[in-house]
Amino acid sequence: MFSLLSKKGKASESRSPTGGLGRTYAVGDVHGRFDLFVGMLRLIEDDLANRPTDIFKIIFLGDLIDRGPQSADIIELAETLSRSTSHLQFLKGNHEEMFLHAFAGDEQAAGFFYSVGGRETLMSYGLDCAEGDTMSGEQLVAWMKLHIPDSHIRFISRFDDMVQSGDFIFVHAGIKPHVPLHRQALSDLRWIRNEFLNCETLHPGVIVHGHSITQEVEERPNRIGIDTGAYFSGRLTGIAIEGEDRWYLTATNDAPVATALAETADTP
Ligand SMILES: [Mn+2]
Repeated sequence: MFSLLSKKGKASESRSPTGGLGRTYAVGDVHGRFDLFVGMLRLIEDDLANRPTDIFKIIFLGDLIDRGPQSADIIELAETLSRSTSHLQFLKGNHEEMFLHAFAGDEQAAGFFYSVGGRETLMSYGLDCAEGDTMSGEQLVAWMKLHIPDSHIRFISRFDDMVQSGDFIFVHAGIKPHVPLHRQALSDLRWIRNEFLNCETLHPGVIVHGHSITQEVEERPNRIGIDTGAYFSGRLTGIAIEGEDRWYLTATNDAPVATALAETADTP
């Protein structure tokens, strides 16, 4: 599986793909949809076969976990693939942030995490949901420490905050307008919404982001939003950028899980 990804070794290291030298793929919020995660990797492999290049990077924009049913499988595969290729890069979303805080022992964070889709993540690690629903924050933390592999925690802890490549800046949620990139707060990179979404001023680069769901890709002069709500829409969107060209990839699967989860769309 994913032979192209694992074969091509270190070619992209120390090069800047969107600086005219190669290609950057960025993928929006996966949110527990292992089917779409695998589907997107296959689409990217096909794309690479159709338009070959050795210089490419695949950036997942964060929120791999929560809400959808198979977060544990996603982390396991992502970690496995990352060991054999340098082409993959992952950003921390607000959901990875909550997950790590909960695991680190923040009981209040654990309760909040559970209520905004962490419940499904813990179920993917084997938690019985009826049992989980009665647990206190303290009990959730204890359960997580017993059942979530250290390797998964170490892997997620190493996710990046921001990637700048050529004229583009890749982040989970956005940036705070008028603040230099090196002074951005992590809370803004992972959580910001309206102040960034409504801003029409040009930033130091075109911001490619997820986090805020739109039905279709949102292309503005200063930003490109690619979170098409995979966990309930069944559509996971990726963008490919190479020089002046850009094109989109969409992994789709209308599984019945879609409608059952739609009601949580507006929570963090
Ligand atoms: Mn998010």
